[in-house]
Amino acid sequence: MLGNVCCQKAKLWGRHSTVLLPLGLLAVLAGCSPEMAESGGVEAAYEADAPVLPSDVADHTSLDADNDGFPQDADCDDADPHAYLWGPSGQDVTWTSQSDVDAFCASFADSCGDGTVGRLDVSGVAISHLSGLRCVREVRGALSIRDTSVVHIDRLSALQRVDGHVDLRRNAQLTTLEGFSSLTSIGGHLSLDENSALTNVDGFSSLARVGGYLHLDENGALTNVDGLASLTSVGGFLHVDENNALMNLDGLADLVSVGGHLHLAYNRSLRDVAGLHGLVSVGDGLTIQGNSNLSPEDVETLVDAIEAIDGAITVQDNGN
Ligand SMILES: [Ca+2]
Ligand SMILES: [Ca+2]
Repeated sequence: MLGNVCCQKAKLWGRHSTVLLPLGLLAVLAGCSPEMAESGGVEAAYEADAPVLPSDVADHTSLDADNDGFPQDADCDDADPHAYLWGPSGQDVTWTSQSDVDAFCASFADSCGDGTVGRLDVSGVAISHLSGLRCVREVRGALSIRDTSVVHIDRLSALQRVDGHVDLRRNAQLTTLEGFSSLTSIGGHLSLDENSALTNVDGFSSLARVGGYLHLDENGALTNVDGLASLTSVGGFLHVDENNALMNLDGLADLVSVGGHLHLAYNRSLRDVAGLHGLVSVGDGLTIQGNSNLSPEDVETLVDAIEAIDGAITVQDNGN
């Protein structure tokens, strides 16, 4: 039954569109190759309900009657500017089972929406992958993924924006975050805590702004933060604590402002903080403490490099 999803989506496109297109083209618009649509199979089913995003429809030349950026032949409702792809429209989502995750996007096969969810909360070791989330473009509330057995977050590539917090916590097997590669802005805080297998944060390569605080705490395998190279501002505090494999902060080289407290503490392998030399302002003091391999000279150089630190400066117990 799943093997026919591409063909089913092709039919849905045809039914809702005012322009009837050949089945093969409809299948392509629905995210399937014509071959996949004809052959069916697991791969075809997997791709079938991927949403059509603006980048996917840039080459379409038909009219855009509702002026939502989705031309008529790629808009599931060209009379409603708030509906343009097969997906959710603002629902809060709480999942603790894999079957619920898997069924989510597929459940919108006949529902024209805008790809948004409200709060999105995924928890529990029963959840091992998040491919069912690939139709989500935007989270208007908080996005929380915690205590799962997810290894790769690699199917959130449609996600462009989270208005609330992003909280990734105690996912013991989590190793990659590539699914966040389209995410440019987090309105609330970003917490990456106690993800013991996470070695990098490369998935956040497009992230330019964190509105709240940024908290990196007890990620024991994290060796670098190079994935944060696009980040220029953190609205709240910046805490980097007890990441025992973290060698340097080079990935924060473009960071200009920290609205709250800057706290670097007990990162046992941290040897180089030159990545923070570009900081122009720290809004609520600074603590650099207990980083046993960070030389006092390098700490002093960092404090001198930051143009403005508003608040108390505490530096102690660094170096051997
Ligand atoms: Ca349209
Ligand atoms: Ca529309």
